[in-house]
Amino acid sequence: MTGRIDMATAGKDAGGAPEPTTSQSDNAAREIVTFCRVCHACCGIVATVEGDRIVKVRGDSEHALSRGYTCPKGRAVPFFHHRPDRLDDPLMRADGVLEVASWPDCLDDVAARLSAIRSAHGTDAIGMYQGSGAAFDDLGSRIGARLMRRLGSASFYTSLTVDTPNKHLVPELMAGIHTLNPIIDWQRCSLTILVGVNPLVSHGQTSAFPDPVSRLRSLAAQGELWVIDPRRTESAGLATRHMAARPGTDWMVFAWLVREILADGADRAYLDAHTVGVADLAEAVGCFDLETTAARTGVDTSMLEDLLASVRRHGRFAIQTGTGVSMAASANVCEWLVWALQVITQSFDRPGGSWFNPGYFSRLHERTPPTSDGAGDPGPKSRPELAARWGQFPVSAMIDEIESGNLHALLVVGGNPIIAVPETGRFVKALERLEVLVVSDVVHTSTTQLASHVFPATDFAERPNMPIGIDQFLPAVVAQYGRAIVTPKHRRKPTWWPFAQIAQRMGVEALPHGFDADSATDDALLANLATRGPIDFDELRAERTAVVTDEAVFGWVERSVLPDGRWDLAPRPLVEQLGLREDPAPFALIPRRQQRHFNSQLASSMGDDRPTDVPLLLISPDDARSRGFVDGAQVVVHSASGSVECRLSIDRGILPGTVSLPHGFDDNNVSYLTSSSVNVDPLTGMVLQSGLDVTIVPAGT
Ligand SMILES: Nc1nc2c(c(=O)[nH]1)N[C@H]1C(S)=C(S)[C@@H](COP(=O)(O)OP(=O)(O)OC[C@H]3O[C@@H](n4cnc5c(=O)[nH]c(N)nc54)[C@H](O)[C@@H]3O)O[C@H]1N2
Ligand SMILES: Nc1nc2c(c(=O)[nH]1)N[C@H]1C(S)=C(S)[C@@H](COP(=O)(O)OP(=O)(O)OC[C@H]3O[C@@H](n4cnc5c(=O)[nH]c(N)nc54)[C@H](O)[C@@H]3O)O[C@H]1N2
Ligand code: SF4
Ligand SMILES: [Mo]
Repeated sequence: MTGRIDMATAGKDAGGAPEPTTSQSDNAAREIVTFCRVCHACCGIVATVEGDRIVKVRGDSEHALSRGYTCPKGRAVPFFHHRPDRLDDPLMRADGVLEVASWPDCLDDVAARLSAIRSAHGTDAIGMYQGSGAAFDDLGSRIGARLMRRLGSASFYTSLTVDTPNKHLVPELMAGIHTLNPIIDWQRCSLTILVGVNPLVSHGQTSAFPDPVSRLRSLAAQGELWVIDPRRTESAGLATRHMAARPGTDWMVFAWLVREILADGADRAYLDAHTVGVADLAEAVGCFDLETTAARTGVDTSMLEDLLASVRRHGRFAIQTGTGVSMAASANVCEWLVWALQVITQSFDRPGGSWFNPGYFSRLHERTPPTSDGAGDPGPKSRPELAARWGQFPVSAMIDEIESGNLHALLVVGGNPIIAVPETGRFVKALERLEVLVVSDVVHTSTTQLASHVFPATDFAERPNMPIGIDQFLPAVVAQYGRAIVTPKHRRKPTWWPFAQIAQRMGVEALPHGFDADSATDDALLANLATRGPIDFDELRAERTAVVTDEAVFGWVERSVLPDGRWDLAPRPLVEQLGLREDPAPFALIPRRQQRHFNSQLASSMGDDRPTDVPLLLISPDDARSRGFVDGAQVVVHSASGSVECRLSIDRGILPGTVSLPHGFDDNNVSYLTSSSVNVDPLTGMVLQSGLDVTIVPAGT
């Protein structure tokens, strides 16, 4: 189905980077229609611009997916764009101080230093870390990554390995391809189960929920909406049922459900024709009976039975997982069992369950994607026990790689690793040892403070983009050209530009064939990428906003992706991990997102007079009482790796034995508590960030 949106008047002429606004008439307010790129929801927005100032952002009611919705972060774009700590000029460290430099001097210096490092230590001594800022800047992330590939460096890291490696590993092992992302069949799904994901605040983890309140309400109205979370979240408030399983035990709920459905309810003919490993799966989950599952998860038997009854009644259903699953020690096993349940009930790839977004640009449904067995490639030298996967090393190896002298230069693209990477204390010392630390960002961050070179990037308001790398995350097959709202100011350059320039200086080519670093433009590079999609770039650019080409696409995974058309229900590495599962921590720290900041972005201010998010440690009334804590007490949380001080908030909605602290803050940085070596997942290198064993003491003791 094609739901093309009519051209409208607002923003019709505002394609690409607008011309500088200097004349009197340009100072009249005008509206630019584009989409927000703070998060993966890609909400349609209408920005009001006066002269060169963005004065307001509101939701675009004509946007097919967000339908007028915006969140506070999207509406804070005027503040973010004009904030005083924006980076305006390239910076270079001289005598220990970051000083303004010219682009040519800065780029020449970086290229010369990287060349010297390459000659002395080899190309793997030059590393790159891409964070979430890169995920929403397709040209920056692609051309940055291409620089690394062309240099021949294996030292490529992204926030994927502190976030969701289980969501690549499980499809790879079960379907032979790592890029399968299940999307709820929004129109038809009558039972939805959210596990460790809070879309009302986060807008989903890998599957985007633009306009989440309406979406969750519709899902509940269509039948049942279950939330499994140790905390009664904002999303749980809209659910028909909330199950508070102990952190890190969800996988047992799914092991039990799989066991019951295999025993009674699975279509044997389908399993025989479309799966392998059913007997091994049955054996792996065989010991999870109702009583065992209830005892270990802390969930009443009656609630477990209700969930099983719902699964049987609806037949097909959709399950979405989030960081509550992917950051736990059981990340891979839980995701596997969640997928196995959906496979054996034929909920995947069929109406009423989940479909897999092939991506408007990725177009996986129209080609036979290359398959892989999930074995991984050799990992970093200092951590040979970890594998490289999907062209990257796990972030948990980065500290050791620097300390052991393997990594001499790090290029940070749209990330704030000091906040995001584990063991902050040790990591900061490691970063200080680097010969070159280039940071490309739009604002000053704690990581730019340590940089040898800082590249000021155009923010999303200053550049066009299309959601290319995240097209499989969207709730429909959709293309949209997001035009720039204003012209770049000062000496800001698109994120890709300095990396293309460095490549040129180092004798490699980071731009696609036929492009030159001095003359290429954002639009020309996007046009080149747009050839992958069915709609001509100029046509797309002329569209007022998003173009939905398909609401959902079913059947393509079974038809053209699965080896012999069969899911592997019992991949050996996952069966082995299940056998090793230990009981979770007795007093467990879990993560959560907050509405008014995005990781470290906007954590300190949103520029309005409303209070900013505060990193409150949520604790249950029982746990507070037994430890003698009152609401608002200042406490110190200790883990095996470090400690962090924060304020405590008594919360009736959190399960006893569990405390919740958000990340993203310079002070109270929760990454002091995480470790790059203890409890690191042996298959993916994922850092344990949910279910950490902690103790809490009053501050000052
Ligand atoms: N302990 C603990 N650690 C965690 C987490 C947790 O829950 N607990 N969460 C993890 C998760 S889910 C993630 S994704 C990572 C996040 O890790 P990072 O991605 O490293 O952290 P962010 O704070 O999102 O950094 C994004 C940066 O990109 C910049 N930026 C924004 N737009 C642009 C642009 O257009 N160009 C450029 N060049 N830069 C731009 C922003 O200013 C910001 O500094 O952290 C992880 N770390
Ligand atoms: N406003 C805002 N939105 C964001 C971000 C942000 O910082 N702010 N960050 C973005 C990023 S990078 C990401 S990756 C996504 C993440 O998106 P989500 O995964 O939805 O992140 P959270 O909102 O933290 O929800 C995770 C939930 O898991 C629960 N949980 C913790 N441990 C367990 C467990 O063991 N089992 C179960 N069942 N639940 C558990 C927590 O209580 C929490 O409610 O959000 C994105 N969106
Ligand atoms: S949910 Fe908020 S931050 Fe994300 S795209 Fe929409 S408006 Fe922007
Ligand atoms: Mo993330």
